[in-house]
Amino acid sequence: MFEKLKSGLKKIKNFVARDTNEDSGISSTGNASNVLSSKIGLKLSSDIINKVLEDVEIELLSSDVALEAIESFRDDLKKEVENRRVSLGKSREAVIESLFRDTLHNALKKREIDFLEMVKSLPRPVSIMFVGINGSGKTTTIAKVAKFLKDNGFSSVIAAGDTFRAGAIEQISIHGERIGVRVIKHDFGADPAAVAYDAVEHAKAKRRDFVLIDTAGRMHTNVNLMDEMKKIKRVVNPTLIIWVGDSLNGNDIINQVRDFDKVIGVSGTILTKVDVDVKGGAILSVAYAIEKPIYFLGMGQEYNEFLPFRAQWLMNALYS
Ligand SMILES: Nc1nc2c(ncn2[C@@H]2O[C@H](COP(=O)(O)OP(=O)(O)OP(=O)(O)O)[C@@H](O)[C@H]2O)c(=O)[nH]1
Ligand SMILES: [Mg+2]
Repeated sequence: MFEKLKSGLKKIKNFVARDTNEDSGISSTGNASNVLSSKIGLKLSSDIINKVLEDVEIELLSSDVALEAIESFRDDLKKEVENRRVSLGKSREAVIESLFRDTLHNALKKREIDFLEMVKSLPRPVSIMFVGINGSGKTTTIAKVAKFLKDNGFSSVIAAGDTFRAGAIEQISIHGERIGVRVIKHDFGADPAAVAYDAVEHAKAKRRDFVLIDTAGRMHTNVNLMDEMKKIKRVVNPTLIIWVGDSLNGNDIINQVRDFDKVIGVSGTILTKVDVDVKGGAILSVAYAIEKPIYFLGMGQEYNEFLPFRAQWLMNALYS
């Protein structure tokens, strides 16, 4: 996981060593003044930061981090440099590396939210609509969320709202059976808004805590399916609309979230297939460029391969 991004981030110290040496004309073995400045701490020169940043940017781009996300990282980094006091006795490599690390961590923390805490106080039933392009992992994610909620003492009902793709109703029904959650379904080709409506009515009658609404995968260019999605929203007025995205889609993922957000309004995101994401760019792109919480990460095909998004977890994964 994230091998490409990890190896890019590991190079920061080397970049600092190289760029600072080029800057001062000092060989990599150093001389007395270089050693001294390392020992007593150094003023962070913006020239050095900019040089290192240029090298890091190339690494980030090749890991599929969106340019826009990189620009926003650069702005954060500049602010962090201004606020930073350099501690004595640290090498400039260590100082600059920790500057990059802290900047990243602070940005990621903004995307964290305690999902259970957030939904606990919402009026029942809490209805959640899951949207995204074809194959992004919506249906699997719904099963994972239902299991997660069940494990935490909440009841759910699932709406088989993908009446468009052959086999979709059966797929979600099998998940429902496996996790012991009722699935409300109509026939193939039925109006998904009616399915969602019935599921909400069922939840009200049976006092279920959550209604999880599956929807057909769609591209933003598919006008009919986008209209259908708007209709589901109009009919059930869901508490949350969660956009589910496949990390393997790389930096294009931010355009996808924006397209859906424009049409329907997205409350937050879930990224799937993080377990098989070699690059790591999608998750950083979404964290940086989309100012919405990342609720969970899909970490595999099993129901419990699912994590609430935590900045510290991602930092550990990137710097392990
Ligand atoms: N490795 C891995 N595979 C996943 C993950 N989430 C989903 N998948 C797989 O991705 C494929 C597509 O998942 P679905 O849940 O059917 O995706 P969908 O968005 O509902 O697809 P459509 O309904 O066709 O739009 C399946 O083979 C899932 O097992 C994940 O977190 N990790
Ligand atoms: Mg599906």
